[in-house]
Amino acid sequence: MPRTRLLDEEYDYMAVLEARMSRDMLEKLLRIRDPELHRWIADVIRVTEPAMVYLITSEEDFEYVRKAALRNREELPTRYPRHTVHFDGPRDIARDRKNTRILLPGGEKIPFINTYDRDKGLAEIRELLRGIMRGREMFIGFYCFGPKRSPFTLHAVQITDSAYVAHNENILYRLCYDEFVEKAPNLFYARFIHSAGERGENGWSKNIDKRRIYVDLHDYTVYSVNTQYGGNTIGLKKLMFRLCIYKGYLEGWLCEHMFIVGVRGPGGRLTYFTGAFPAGCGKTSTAFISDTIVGDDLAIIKPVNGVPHGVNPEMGMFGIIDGVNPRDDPVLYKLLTDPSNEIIFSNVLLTDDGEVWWNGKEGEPRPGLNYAGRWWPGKKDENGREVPPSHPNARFTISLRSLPNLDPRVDDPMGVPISAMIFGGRDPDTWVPVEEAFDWVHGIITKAAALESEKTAAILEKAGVRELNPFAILDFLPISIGKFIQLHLDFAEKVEKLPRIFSVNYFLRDEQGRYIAEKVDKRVWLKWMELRVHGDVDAVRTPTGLIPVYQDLVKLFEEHLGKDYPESRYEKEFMLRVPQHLAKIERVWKVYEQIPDTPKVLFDVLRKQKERLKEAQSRWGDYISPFKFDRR
Ligand code: SPV
Ligand code: MN
Repeated sequence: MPRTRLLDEEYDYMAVLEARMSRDMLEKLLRIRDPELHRWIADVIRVTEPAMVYLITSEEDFEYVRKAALRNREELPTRYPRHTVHFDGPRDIARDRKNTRILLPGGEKIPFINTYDRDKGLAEIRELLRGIMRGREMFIGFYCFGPKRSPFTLHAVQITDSAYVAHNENILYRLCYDEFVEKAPNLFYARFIHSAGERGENGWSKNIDKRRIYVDLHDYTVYSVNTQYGGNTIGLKKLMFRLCIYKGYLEGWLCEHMFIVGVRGPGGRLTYFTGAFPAGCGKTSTAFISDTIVGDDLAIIKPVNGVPHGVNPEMGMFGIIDGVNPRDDPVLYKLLTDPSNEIIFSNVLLTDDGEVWWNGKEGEPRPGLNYAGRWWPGKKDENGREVPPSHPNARFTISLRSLPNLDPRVDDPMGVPISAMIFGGRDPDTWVPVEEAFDWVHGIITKAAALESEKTAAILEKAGVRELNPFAILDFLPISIGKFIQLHLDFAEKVEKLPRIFSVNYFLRDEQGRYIAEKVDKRVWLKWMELRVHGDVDAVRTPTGLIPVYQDLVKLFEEHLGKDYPESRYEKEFMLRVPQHLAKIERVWKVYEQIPDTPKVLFDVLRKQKERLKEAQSRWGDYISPFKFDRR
């Protein structure tokens, strides 16, 4: 099927390319033998009118892009030559759910998904793009979304007038110009066009009211304008992710909002887990607390000889820096304070003496610049509220190659075997710290599809409100949740060995509202899950799943953290909170009732869970000690 053009008119597109590109750049472009690509780039040039065009085709180009970001003042220098800082501005500091829309022909609607009529959307975006790059340099990069020469991998072309965005992509993805040259015109690729739009004196995008992120689903093309925040702009991150989910849906494989990590067990064996958490719910910290890291945000999962294998399509992290501290996150903290690593910090505090400070960093914040302009201790905003030195959604961009605990198979074109999947959210009162599902279907329904979490600073909405966030993927789904659940149920037919499914909850609070667990306790939950995968420990059967036997946790806490694990804490953490569970089932049920293609089995599984809970309640009451279930 021919790709959608930005311009419908016929013109001498080679003349446009020759006029705007240097000989050297044009030659590089023409080495990719794909006239459709050339004509599309000419369209974009003709519409957006950049002053110059720069092609990113080899790692030698990276330094040019980094310098361009500093020259444009999209990034500011720090005391350390390899560390730079970028600010998005107070109104452009997170993903914009409202203006991120899936374009569908005929104005097709999908419950809970932000869709928009495709023709209308494309007309709007063409208008917004007109002349938007005037006087700017346009960067064009060719990337892989996955390891090189891998059957998992997708390809993408990114066009942007932001050196900051291009700089991020150079760190986060594998450059793949060579595969384009080799395989074109028989290479399928996604296309991304981004413009920061007009930037004000602080460098922030000015026309925030015209911020649009439009996903042309069937054409695998995404448009992003008048914004800079990475989650809205970095094409291969969440924009590609939406396209990847769609492609996986069409072809019967999984593209997930999950980390991939290796956890070591007895005898040094390494077991791979994926983990799905909404942003800001402990995903990156779980990845760092594991033994090896394959990825921290995205996963493509396909069966290989009957076993699900996963690859990380990325090669870097765009992680939350807020709260990262030397005690709880020693590995990450060291990485972020090591001057030899190339790092882009965004929306942290840049002090006047060129130091970077974030909430969690040692020492006191001193005056400097932050996401909202000049900052000094005690600064208040126009509503009289104190402005924090660094934003809760402040982030770092770093290459995985900088990691000391990078998994050796990160570039394996066939990925790593996935033994288990973890689902977790910000849940103050219902889920226990760790629990295994009875089986795949029970896990997909009660852990993945029923995942709820309080909103966090990663989106431009009020934080702290609980919402259903199935598979931690709702923000990125381009298809109905019902279809996405069915895809997972069908996936079971394609593999011989299904991953086990677990839930975790790091955010359980006591009566005083304090978190019960410490950040490092995650390590014990991981080690317990590793043992479960291999059948090395028993579990206690409760109405909602399988939880650890008390004595096993005592051993694991001692072995891995050198800590006691008192019975009273076990009782508190693993207590079955029946009213909360019943209320949760009610909430989840109500949402799925509104989704016509919800698989029927979802209601069956929830109904059975409710019955088990009710039965336990009639025997033991509302709040049931885990020792009641331990009848071994
Ligand atoms: C997330 O919000 O899930 C992230 C960061 O990983 S963003 O790129 O904004 O999506
Ligand atoms: Mn994410």
